[in-house]
Amino acid sequence: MSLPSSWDQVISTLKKYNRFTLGCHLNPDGDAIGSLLALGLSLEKAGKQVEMILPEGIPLTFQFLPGIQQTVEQPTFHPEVVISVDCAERGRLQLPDEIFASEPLLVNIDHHISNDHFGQVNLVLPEASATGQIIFALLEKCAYPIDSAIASALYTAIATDTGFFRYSNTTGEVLSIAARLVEDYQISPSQIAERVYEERSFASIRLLGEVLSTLQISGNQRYSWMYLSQEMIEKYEVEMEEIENYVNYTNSIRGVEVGLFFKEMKPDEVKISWRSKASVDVSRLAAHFGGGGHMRAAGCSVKGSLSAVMAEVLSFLRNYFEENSQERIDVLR
Ligand SMILES: [Mn+2]
Repeated sequence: MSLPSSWDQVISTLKKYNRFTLGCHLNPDGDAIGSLLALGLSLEKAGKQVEMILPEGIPLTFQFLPGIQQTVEQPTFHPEVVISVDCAERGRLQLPDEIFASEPLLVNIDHHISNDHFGQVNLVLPEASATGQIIFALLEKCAYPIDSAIASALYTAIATDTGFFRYSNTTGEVLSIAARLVEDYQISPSQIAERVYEERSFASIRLLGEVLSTLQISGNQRYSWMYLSQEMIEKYEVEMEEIENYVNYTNSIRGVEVGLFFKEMKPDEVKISWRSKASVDVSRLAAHFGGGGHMRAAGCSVKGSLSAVMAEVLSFLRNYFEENSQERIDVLR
């Protein structure tokens, strides 16, 4: 999948050292949580001392994962090695500074195309569908154990990052890894899908109704957007992780190439989720506003009021589509 040297470096690091601390990005998604848990549990089974850190606690959606209760919010030891999974930049790595006091080796395992190789050892494979896919390959190469808890974590990582095998990053390889996890470790895809998708709170569905009532479409019908205001957030008691998937509605409209979801996180800060179909690389559009991500799913955060940020971003997008009015190139062909 990439330069053999980075595989060798990561493998020898995992073999050589004994004390590992694992972390991932803020607001961890299924790939971040699943990768963290799979690697952590396997290293532990291989006889290493491991701490998996989630400073914000375990996200509600992923509390069903076997072994997730072994994650901790605070570090208790000084590691020799810190491993970051599914995190594109050092600044988003969610670990307390004290962990770095003993100057541990920093290993960066990720698949974001925007990853800036912030580790001393980097295994960054943008062609991988999920970081979980890299972790699976790594455990195999190391001959480290996989059991049903580790398989559930890996399956959840891969399934969530491929939209449960619907997105364009759903490759034959990813399907065969999923098949092997199901066959060899008796995990249940239907149960995992149910836990991830059918455990919404009543309030989050009501809030979705309000957010959807803000949905709009551009004159050329090539992009659509909706928003979540502070006022709506205050009205409903909803965990922020529950609103992560709302954005997908913007992009599910026929003909729409880019979907945007504006979230007024604070009175002067707007988080924007970008989604696209195959024709537009939204990681490049989000990068214009200091963000990043993947070709078809990206994010950024912009300072300013909700109305000002929406005006700015929508005018940028209008210009983008004017400049690219002829190109409706489907990269999938
Ligand atoms: Mn990922």
